[in-house]
Amino acid sequence: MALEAALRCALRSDGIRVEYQPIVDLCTGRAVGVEALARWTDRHLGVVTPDRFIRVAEECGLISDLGRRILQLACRDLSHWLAAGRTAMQISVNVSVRQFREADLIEQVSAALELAQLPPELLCLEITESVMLQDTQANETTLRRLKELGVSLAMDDFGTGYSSLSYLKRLPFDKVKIDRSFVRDLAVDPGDAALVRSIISMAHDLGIAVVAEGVETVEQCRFLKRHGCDLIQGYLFSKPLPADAIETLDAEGR
Ligand code: G
Ligand code: G
Ligand code: MN
Ligand code: NA
Repeated sequence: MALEAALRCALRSDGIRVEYQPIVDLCTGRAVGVEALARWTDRHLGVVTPDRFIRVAEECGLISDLGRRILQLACRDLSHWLAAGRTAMQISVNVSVRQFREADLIEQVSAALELAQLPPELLCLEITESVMLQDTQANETTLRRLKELGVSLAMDDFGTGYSSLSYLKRLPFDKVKIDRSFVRDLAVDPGDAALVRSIISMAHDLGIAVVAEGVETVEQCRFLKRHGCDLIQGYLFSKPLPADAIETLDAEGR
Protein backbone atom coordinates (compact mmCIF):
# COMPACT_ATOMS: atom_id res chain seq x y z
CA MET A 1 0.00 0.00 0.00
CA ALA A 2 1.35 3.41 -1.04
CA LEU A 3 0.57 5.07 2.27
CA GLU A 4 2.35 2.39 4.28
CA ALA A 5 5.50 2.63 2.17
CA ALA A 6 5.45 6.42 2.38
CA LEU A 7 4.99 6.27 6.17
CA ARG A 8 7.97 3.91 6.52
CA CYS A 9 9.96 6.37 4.51
CA ALA A 10 8.75 9.33 6.60
CA LEU A 11 9.81 7.54 9.78
CA ARG A 12 13.28 6.92 8.35
CA SER A 13 13.71 10.44 7.07
CA ASP A 14 12.31 12.55 9.93
CA GLY A 15 9.18 13.33 7.94
CA ILE A 16 6.89 13.17 10.97
CA ARG A 17 6.57 16.46 12.81
CA VAL A 18 4.70 17.50 15.92
CA GLU A 19 2.64 20.63 16.59
CA TYR A 20 1.50 21.78 19.99
CA GLN A 21 -1.83 23.19 21.08
CA PRO A 22 -1.84 25.23 24.31
CA ILE A 23 -3.98 24.08 27.23
CA VAL A 24 -5.08 27.05 29.31
CA ASP A 25 -5.89 27.36 33.00
CA LEU A 26 -9.34 28.98 33.25
CA CYS A 27 -8.51 30.69 36.54
CA THR A 28 -5.33 32.42 35.44
CA GLY A 29 -5.78 32.51 31.67
CA ARG A 30 -2.28 31.09 31.29
CA ALA A 31 -1.07 28.24 29.12
CA VAL A 32 -0.05 25.53 31.59
CA GLY A 33 0.44 22.77 29.08
CA VAL A 34 0.32 21.74 25.45
CA GLU A 35 -1.05 18.75 23.56
CA ALA A 36 1.34 17.23 21.02
CA LEU A 37 -0.38 16.57 17.67
CA ALA A 38 1.44 14.61 15.01
CA ARG A 39 1.73 16.07 11.51
CA TRP A 40 2.88 14.61 8.22
CA THR A 41 3.18 16.18 4.80
CA ASP A 42 4.34 13.70 2.18
CA ARG A 43 6.11 14.91 -0.94
CA HIS A 44 3.67 13.07 -3.21
CA LEU A 45 0.59 12.47 -1.07
CA GLY A 46 0.49 15.98 0.42
CA VAL A 47 -0.92 16.48 3.92
CA VAL A 48 -2.00 13.19 5.50
CA THR A 49 -4.18 13.69 8.58
CA PRO A 50 -3.16 12.00 11.84
CA ASP A 51 -6.43 10.02 12.02
CA ARG A 52 -5.42 8.42 8.76
CA PHE A 53 -1.75 7.74 9.30
CA ILE A 54 -2.22 6.57 12.88
CA ARG A 55 -4.81 4.06 11.64
CA VAL A 56 -2.46 2.87 8.89
CA ALA A 57 0.40 2.60 11.40
CA GLU A 58 -1.82 0.51 13.68
CA GLU A 59 -2.79 -1.78 10.83
CA CYS A 60 0.69 -2.35 9.44
CA GLY A 61 2.57 -2.63 12.72
CA LEU A 62 4.37 0.71 12.52
CA ILE A 63 2.52 2.16 15.50
CA SER A 64 5.26 1.24 17.96
CA ASP A 65 7.93 3.07 15.91
CA LEU A 66 5.63 6.00 15.22
CA GLY A 67 4.51 6.26 18.84
CA ARG A 68 8.08 6.15 20.07
CA ARG A 69 9.10 8.85 17.61
CA ILE A 70 6.27 11.19 18.63
CA LEU A 71 7.01 10.66 22.33
CA GLN A 72 10.68 11.41 21.77
CA LEU A 73 10.00 14.53 19.71
CA ALA A 74 7.55 15.86 22.29
CA CYS A 75 9.87 15.22 25.24
CA ARG A 76 12.82 16.72 23.36
CA ASP A 77 10.88 19.88 22.49
CA LEU A 78 9.70 20.34 26.07
CA SER A 79 13.21 19.96 27.39
CA HIS A 80 14.39 22.60 24.88
CA TRP A 81 11.70 25.03 26.01
CA LEU A 82 12.70 24.49 29.62
CA ALA A 83 16.37 24.93 28.82
CA ALA A 84 15.46 28.18 27.01
CA GLY A 85 13.93 29.43 30.24
CA ARG A 86 10.25 28.79 29.67
CA THR A 87 8.21 28.20 32.83
CA ALA A 88 7.52 24.53 33.43
CA MET A 89 4.52 23.25 31.54
CA GLN A 90 3.08 19.81 30.98
CA ILE A 91 3.19 18.08 27.63
CA SER A 92 0.32 15.75 26.69
CA VAL A 93 0.91 12.97 24.20
CA ASN A 94 -1.83 10.83 22.64
CA VAL A 95 -1.53 7.08 22.96
CA SER A 96 -3.49 5.08 20.38
CA VAL A 97 -5.43 1.93 21.21
CA ARG A 98 -2.85 -0.44 19.73
CA GLN A 99 0.03 1.53 21.18
CA PHE A 100 -1.54 1.28 24.62
CA ARG A 101 -1.51 -2.51 24.26
CA GLU A 102 2.09 -2.76 23.03
CA ALA A 103 4.24 -4.81 25.37
CA ASP A 104 6.99 -2.17 25.42
CA LEU A 105 4.84 0.90 26.16
CA ILE A 106 6.20 1.36 29.69
CA GLU A 107 9.80 1.07 28.47
CA GLN A 108 9.09 3.49 25.63
CA VAL A 109 7.76 6.09 28.02
CA SER A 110 10.56 5.77 30.54
CA ALA A 111 13.18 5.78 27.77
CA ALA A 112 11.74 9.00 26.27
CA LEU A 113 11.74 10.71 29.69
CA GLU A 114 15.27 9.63 30.39
CA LEU A 115 16.59 10.65 26.98
CA ALA A 116 15.13 14.15 27.42
CA GLN A 117 16.00 14.28 31.14
CA LEU A 118 12.45 15.25 32.01
CA PRO A 119 10.70 14.86 35.36
CA PRO A 120 7.86 12.35 34.75
CA GLU A 121 5.17 14.65 36.13
CA LEU A 122 5.67 16.95 33.14
CA LEU A 123 4.40 14.22 30.80
CA CYS A 124 0.71 13.44 30.49
CA LEU A 125 -0.51 10.51 28.40
CA GLU A 126 -3.92 10.87 26.75
CA ILE A 127 -5.74 7.59 26.37
CA THR A 128 -9.08 7.55 24.60
CA GLU A 129 -12.08 6.40 26.49
CA SER A 130 -12.74 3.67 23.93
CA VAL A 131 -9.59 1.85 25.06
CA MET A 132 -11.37 1.11 28.33
CA LEU A 133 -14.13 -0.83 26.64
CA GLN A 134 -12.26 -4.12 26.69
CA ASP A 135 -9.75 -6.07 28.64
CA THR A 136 -10.23 -4.22 31.87
CA GLN A 137 -7.73 -6.13 33.97
CA ALA A 138 -4.88 -5.64 31.50
CA ASN A 139 -5.79 -1.95 31.12
CA GLU A 140 -5.75 -1.43 34.82
CA THR A 141 -2.32 -3.04 35.11
CA THR A 142 -0.89 -0.86 32.33
CA LEU A 143 -2.38 2.31 33.81
CA ARG A 144 -0.98 1.49 37.26
CA ARG A 145 2.47 0.84 35.84
CA LEU A 146 2.37 4.18 34.03
CA LYS A 147 1.34 5.90 37.26
CA GLU A 148 4.25 4.20 39.02
CA LEU A 149 6.57 5.91 36.51
CA GLY A 150 5.15 9.18 37.78
CA VAL A 151 3.45 10.36 34.59
CA SER A 152 0.02 11.90 34.58
CA LEU A 153 -2.95 10.24 32.80
CA ALA A 154 -5.84 11.83 30.95
CA MET A 155 -8.92 10.10 29.59
CA ASP A 156 -9.39 11.58 26.12
CA ASP A 157 -12.60 12.06 24.11
CA PHE A 158 -14.62 11.62 27.27
CA GLY A 159 -18.32 11.12 26.67
CA THR A 160 -18.00 9.49 23.26
CA GLY A 161 -17.58 5.90 24.41
CA TYR A 162 -19.86 4.29 26.90
CA SER A 163 -18.34 6.43 29.60
CA SER A 164 -18.90 4.27 32.47
CA LEU A 165 -18.38 6.58 35.36
CA SER A 166 -17.19 3.60 37.33
CA TYR A 167 -14.00 3.57 35.21
CA LEU A 168 -13.14 6.96 36.51
CA LYS A 169 -13.59 5.87 40.05
CA ARG A 170 -11.52 2.74 39.69
CA LEU A 171 -8.78 3.75 37.28
CA PRO A 172 -5.94 6.15 38.14
CA PHE A 173 -6.80 9.02 35.78
CA ASP A 174 -5.75 12.54 36.77
CA LYS A 175 -7.80 14.33 34.11
CA VAL A 176 -10.72 13.87 31.78
CA LYS A 177 -10.95 15.69 28.47
CA ILE A 178 -14.52 16.44 27.49
CA ASP A 179 -14.89 15.66 23.80
CA ARG A 180 -15.36 18.68 21.58
CA SER A 181 -18.66 17.34 20.23
CA PHE A 182 -20.23 18.21 23.60
CA VAL A 183 -18.54 21.58 23.83
CA ARG A 184 -19.67 22.72 20.38
CA ASP A 185 -23.35 23.36 21.20
CA LEU A 186 -22.90 24.04 24.89
CA ALA A 187 -24.45 27.49 24.71
CA VAL A 188 -27.53 26.41 22.71
CA ASP A 189 -28.22 22.75 23.55
CA PRO A 190 -29.55 22.24 27.08
CA GLY A 191 -28.76 18.52 26.88
CA ASP A 192 -25.09 19.14 26.13
CA ALA A 193 -24.95 21.83 28.79
CA ALA A 194 -26.36 19.40 31.38
CA LEU A 195 -23.96 16.68 30.34
CA VAL A 196 -20.93 18.95 30.59
CA ARG A 197 -22.03 20.28 33.99
CA SER A 198 -22.45 16.78 35.33
CA ILE A 199 -19.12 15.56 33.97
CA ILE A 200 -17.41 18.48 35.70
CA SER A 201 -19.09 17.92 39.03
CA MET A 202 -18.64 14.16 38.99
CA ALA A 203 -14.97 14.40 38.01
CA HIS A 204 -14.36 16.95 40.76
CA ASP A 205 -16.06 14.73 43.33
CA LEU A 206 -13.55 12.06 42.35
CA GLY A 207 -10.62 14.48 42.54
CA ILE A 208 -10.12 14.50 38.76
CA ALA A 209 -9.39 17.69 36.80
CA VAL A 210 -11.43 18.58 33.71
CA VAL A 211 -10.20 19.84 30.35
CA ALA A 212 -12.74 21.02 27.76
CA GLU A 213 -11.66 20.51 24.16
CA GLY A 214 -12.61 22.41 21.05
CA VAL A 215 -13.43 25.69 22.81
CA GLU A 216 -14.03 28.20 20.02
CA THR A 217 -16.26 30.92 21.46
CA VAL A 218 -16.30 33.31 24.39
CA GLU A 219 -19.77 31.95 25.34
CA GLN A 220 -18.44 28.41 25.65
CA CYS A 221 -15.52 29.68 27.68
CA ARG A 222 -17.79 31.64 30.06
CA PHE A 223 -20.08 28.66 30.57
CA LEU A 224 -17.13 26.39 31.35
CA LYS A 225 -15.61 28.88 33.77
CA ARG A 226 -18.92 29.44 35.53
CA HIS A 227 -19.31 25.71 36.05
CA GLY A 228 -15.82 25.20 37.42
CA CYS A 229 -14.07 23.58 34.47
CA ASP A 230 -10.32 23.64 35.15
CA LEU A 231 -8.67 23.85 31.73
CA ILE A 232 -9.62 24.64 28.16
CA GLN A 233 -8.12 23.88 24.80
CA GLY A 234 -9.33 25.17 21.45
CA TYR A 235 -9.14 27.70 18.68
CA LEU A 236 -10.43 30.49 20.97
CA PHE A 237 -7.05 30.53 22.64
CA SER A 238 -4.84 29.00 19.96
CA LYS A 239 -4.69 26.47 17.17
CA PRO A 240 -1.88 23.89 17.24
CA LEU A 241 1.47 25.67 16.70
CA PRO A 242 4.97 24.67 15.67
CA ALA A 243 7.46 24.06 18.49
CA ASP A 244 9.31 27.38 18.11
CA ALA A 245 6.05 29.32 18.51
CA ILE A 246 5.44 27.58 21.85
CA GLU A 247 8.88 28.52 23.08
CA THR A 248 8.01 32.18 22.66
CA LEU A 249 4.28 31.94 23.41
CA ASP A 250 3.36 34.51 25.99
CA ALA A 251 2.61 32.52 29.11
CA GLU A 252 0.32 35.35 30.24
CA GLY A 253 -2.18 34.70 27.48
CA ARG A 254 -2.77 35.67 23.87
O1 G B 1 -4.74 17.47 15.36
P1 G B 1 -5.86 16.87 14.68
O2 G B 1 -7.14 17.34 14.40
O3 G B 1 -5.43 16.83 13.31
O4 G B 1 -5.94 15.33 15.18
C1 G B 1 -6.87 14.46 14.66
C2 G B 1 -6.91 13.21 15.52
O5 G B 1 -5.65 12.53 15.48
C3 G B 1 -7.22 13.47 16.97
O6 G B 1 -8.16 12.50 17.41
C4 G B 1 -5.93 13.26 17.67
O7 G B 1 -6.12 12.74 18.95
C5 G B 1 -5.23 12.23 16.78
N1 G B 1 -3.79 12.40 16.92
C6 G B 1 -3.05 13.48 16.61
N2 G B 1 -1.75 13.28 16.92
C7 G B 1 -1.67 12.03 17.44
C8 G B 1 -0.61 11.25 17.97
O8 G B 1 0.54 11.66 18.05
N3 G B 1 -0.92 9.99 18.39
C9 G B 1 -2.17 9.50 18.35
N4 G B 1 -2.39 8.27 18.79
N5 G B 1 -3.21 10.21 17.88
C10 G B 1 -2.96 11.47 17.44
O1 G C 1 -9.00 13.65 19.78
P1 G C 1 -8.06 14.71 20.22
O2 G C 1 -8.58 15.43 21.39
O3 G C 1 -6.70 14.28 20.48
O4 G C 1 -8.09 15.76 19.05
C1 G C 1 -7.47 16.96 19.04
C2 G C 1 -7.95 17.54 17.72
O5 G C 1 -8.85 18.62 17.90
C3 G C 1 -6.84 18.06 16.88
O6 G C 1 -7.07 17.60 15.62
C4 G C 1 -7.03 19.54 16.88
O7 G C 1 -6.55 20.10 15.67
C5 G C 1 -8.52 19.65 17.00
N1 G C 1 -8.96 20.92 17.58
C6 G C 1 -8.29 21.62 18.50
N2 G C 1 -8.98 22.73 18.87
C7 G C 1 -10.11 22.72 18.15
C8 G C 1 -11.23 23.62 18.09
O8 G C 1 -11.32 24.61 18.78
N3 G C 1 -12.21 23.28 17.24
C9 G C 1 -12.17 22.17 16.47
N4 G C 1 -13.18 21.94 15.65
N5 G C 1 -11.13 21.30 16.51
C10 G C 1 -10.11 21.57 17.34
MN1 MN D 1 -6.10 14.16 22.57
NA1 NA E 1 -10.45 14.38 22.12
